[in-house]
Amino acid sequence: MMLRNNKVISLFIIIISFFSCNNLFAEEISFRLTIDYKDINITGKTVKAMVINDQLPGPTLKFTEGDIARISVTNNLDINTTIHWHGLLVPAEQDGVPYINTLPIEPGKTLVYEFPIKQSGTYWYHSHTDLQE
Ligand SMILES: [Cu+2]
Repeated sequence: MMLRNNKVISLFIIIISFFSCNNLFAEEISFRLTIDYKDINITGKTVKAMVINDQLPGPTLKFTEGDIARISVTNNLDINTTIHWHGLLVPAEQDGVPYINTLPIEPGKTLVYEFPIKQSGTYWYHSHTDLQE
């Protein structure tokens, strides 16, 4: 009887471990973002805008809680830029606030952000450099 109880307890612990481990089904999800200038006309007047992957706003990046986000950002502007992952819980050095916790992405350079997705919800990302916000 004691042996049977131990097997039941072991099975219970295995099941609990299986469902409490949110990294069990974690995937590394990669995106490539490229920041450029582009002439756009939204209001009837053409202006030079900053676009990501040739679109404004930039693309939607979808992850599942537990994934590892790997986001490569290439700066094709002639000035520094960064990406701040607004509201996401990320390691400080991935937060994208230039000279506070992350170095800026210089013109022509690429920075790869990598962090675990620890939450669910809808968030936005934006530059945190000068008035680019
Ligand atoms: Cu923000």
